[in-house]
This record gives sequence, structure tokens and C-alpha cells, in this order.
Amino acid sequence: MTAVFERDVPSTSPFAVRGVIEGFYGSPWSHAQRVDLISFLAERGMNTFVYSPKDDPLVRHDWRSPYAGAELARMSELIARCAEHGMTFLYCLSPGLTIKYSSSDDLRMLLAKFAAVGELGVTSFGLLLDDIPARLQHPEDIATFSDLVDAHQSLIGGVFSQFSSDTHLTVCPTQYWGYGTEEYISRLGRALDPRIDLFWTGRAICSPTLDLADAAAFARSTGRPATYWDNYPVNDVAMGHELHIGPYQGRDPQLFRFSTGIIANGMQLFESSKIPFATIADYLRDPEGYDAEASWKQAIMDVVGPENAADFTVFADTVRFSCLSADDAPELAEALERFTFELEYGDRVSAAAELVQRAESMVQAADRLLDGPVSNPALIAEVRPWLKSFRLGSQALVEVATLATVDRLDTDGPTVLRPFLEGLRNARRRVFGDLLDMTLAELVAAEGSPPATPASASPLSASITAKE
Ligand code: LTM
Repeated sequence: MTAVFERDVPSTSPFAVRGVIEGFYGSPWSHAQRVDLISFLAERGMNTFVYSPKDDPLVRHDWRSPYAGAELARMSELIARCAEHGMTFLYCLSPGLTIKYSSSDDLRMLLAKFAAVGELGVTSFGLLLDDIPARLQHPEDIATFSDLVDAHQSLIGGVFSQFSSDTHLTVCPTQYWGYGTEEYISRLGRALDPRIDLFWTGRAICSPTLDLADAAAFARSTGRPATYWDNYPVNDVAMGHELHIGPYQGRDPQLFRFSTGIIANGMQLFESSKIPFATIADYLRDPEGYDAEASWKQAIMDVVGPENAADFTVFADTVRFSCLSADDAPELAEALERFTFELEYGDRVSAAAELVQRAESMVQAADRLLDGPVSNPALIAEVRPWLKSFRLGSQALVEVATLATVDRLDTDGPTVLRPFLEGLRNARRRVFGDLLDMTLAELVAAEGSPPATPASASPLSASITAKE
């Protein structure tokens, strides 16, 4: 890609921990992407890369197996790259699916794996106990421990007691979201050495807001400030049809008062993740001065490249939905509200002309991004399915406005618009969200409309399948 980051990065931030976690389910990032990410984050004042791909067998299912050969060499290089940039490489293991808490062999193997990575120069480790059985499973564990908290206290204590004083441990508890005052987390927090940090995702797994009062409650209840594992922009598992490229928002500007910092979980879509990552870096550098929209505009410029930034922004404004934003397509929503009102009470023809113009420019933006040339082809390849839905939806809007111009929306709308609605639904990509679906569904379902004549059927609707 050609975009270059040229702004000055102030070295001060009120957050001690500022970074990204590769902590999603799905295909892990490639080695080259990780190397690229480390400099991308460092340039923006981030200081931590957390290595914890859920589907890297050596992190989770095969946590006991050592690194060797090419995998060892790649791990060494990542660690060296982080060191070059003054960044912390936080290496995590997720043994909770198969570990026997009462087994001294398992504890020994866990320590051996951490020690082997430690020999490569790592001094920050993570013990991740998220997404594992919430009850003890092995009969020996049930006989040894009173409950999961007891077992976790023993495991974490057993690991931490073997660490040297310059080695740092962060734990992801099994209950990693909520009020922070629930029994598991408060008991575990009170039992652990205060030097151990705890990951916490906020009120929810994917939290719309991170509030100061919640952060204070967590700190009071667990005896330490939270290290936020912020599940944004991650879009794994059931969120796979969403594209999370909107700006970071909903985080209290004074969160640093009760937290060590924020680690953002990425999407498998690596290039796309850089847009929200850049805004997260801006928030972390200066949370009180952070302007989400200005930061987003700059992030798009940096990641997409100036040549395609305007087109991309038109598209990106229609895929804003995420746990951080209930709005799918704010600008278009406003335009459609105006159009609908004018159709009923105002100047139908000029309202329709305005919508035709907007929708046609959306189609043109989609065409330019889909057909290229573009500055960041890897990014466009990742978002291509969403771009195709964006183009299809924009074409549908051209049809809506064109039919409105000749006052044939009620009569011809159902036949002309049905293929668009079906095409968008079949594509299963969240673009425009409910906004366009509801608009089209209403028009398609309009009662008493005679079938469209061949003359009024749009050539666009006939070409939908071909274009796909
Ligand atoms: O959030 C945590 C602590 N664990 C997992 C993540 O690995 C996953 O990426 C996110 C989003 O699905 N949810 C989790 O529960």
C-alpha cells in the first residue's frame, strides 16, 4: 500500500497499556501482516502487541507443544520487531480447554512453554482462561478444588510464583465481562497478587460503552485497575457478516483513571482492522481531546490512500454498524427521511432528482473501488463482498428515485425492486443495515400494484445476477 503516516506522535499518553490483541476466532494473521502491524501501531504511539490467535494450535489446543523450526524463527522475528520499536510483545497461552488444574505435570509444561518463549526475549505473558468450561471437569480437579475460582487461583499463583521479578503476567479470567462485582471475578481478584493484571471486556463481551463508574467498580472489587480487552473491531463468529470499520467511540475520556489501558481485538480482515486501530490509537494518545469523526477521516486517508479516500468514505458511511454504533448509514438515513417526507408532502420531482444524484454517485464510488485502480488492493479485496452489496443497494436506490420521478413507485416498485431486495438478502453482508431492507421491503410489498410492464422493468434488475 502507498499511504504513509507522517504526523507527529506525542510520546505522552495517560494510558500505560495501548495496543492490539490478535485474539479472534478464524484464520490467524500472516507473519508478514503481523510484522506490518507492529510498525503501524508503533508509529501511532501504541506500545503493545498481544499474541493470542484463538486458532493457532500452539496457543490453545496444542498449548503443550513447543515452538520449533519455521514457527520458532517467526516468533523470534516478531519479538525482535517489537523490541526494535520499543513495544511489548505479550505472549499468551490458552490452556483451559485441556488443562488439568490439579496436575503438576500440566503446570510444569505451562511454565516450560512460557520459559521457552521467554528465552527469545519475552518478559510479558498472558494466561487466558476465556471461553472454557465454567465448571471443573476432571474428577481429580473436583476432588482437589472447591470450585473454579479455587482452581484458577492455584494455577495463576503457581505460574506467577515461578516468574522472575521482571516478568509480567496478565490473566484473562473465565468471567471477563459484566459489572465487575460478581462472585467469580471479585473472589479471584482479591486472591491474586496485585502485580498481576486482569483483562476485562466491560459490561458485555462486545461493550457499546466503557464507563468510568464501571471501571471504578471493577478496580474496587478486584483490587486492581482493569486492562481492557476491547472487543472492537473484532467481527468473528456470529458477527462475520458485519464489517467493523467505523471510528472508536463510547469510551470514557477519563478511563485511564481506573484502568491500565486498552488492548483492541482485531478482525481477521487485517487491512480493514487498521482503520479502527488508527482511531483507537488516537483515542489512547489523547482521550480527552479525541474527536472520533476527525480521527476516522484521517484513518481512512492513511489506510485507504488519498486517491480513494472520498469514495471509500461514501461506502464506509453505510457500514457503520457494530457494538459501538447502532447507526448503520447515518447520512443516507437522513437523505431517505427527507425523500420520503418530500414524496408525501413536498416536491416529489426535485426530491427524486436529489436521490437519483446521491444514489448514482454511490454507484460510481462503488464501481471505482471495485474496478480499480486502487492504492490499497489488499483492503479492497477484503471488503469486496460488502462493496458489492453497497453497489447493489445503491443501484436499488437509483431505481427507487427513478420510479418516483415518474410517479410509478407504487405500481412498478414491487417488480423492479424485488430482485434487488433478494440479492441484498442473499449476499448476507450487513450494508445499509435495516434502513434499505425496510425501505425496499415496504415498496416490494405494496398492495394492489399491477405487475410491471416490460417497458418499466429496469435493465439494471435484469443484470443483477450477471454483475454478481
Ligand atoms: O473476549 C474474549 C475475552 N474472548 C473471546 C474472543 O476471543 C473473541 O474474539 C470475542 C469476540 O467474539 N469474544 C470472546 O469471547
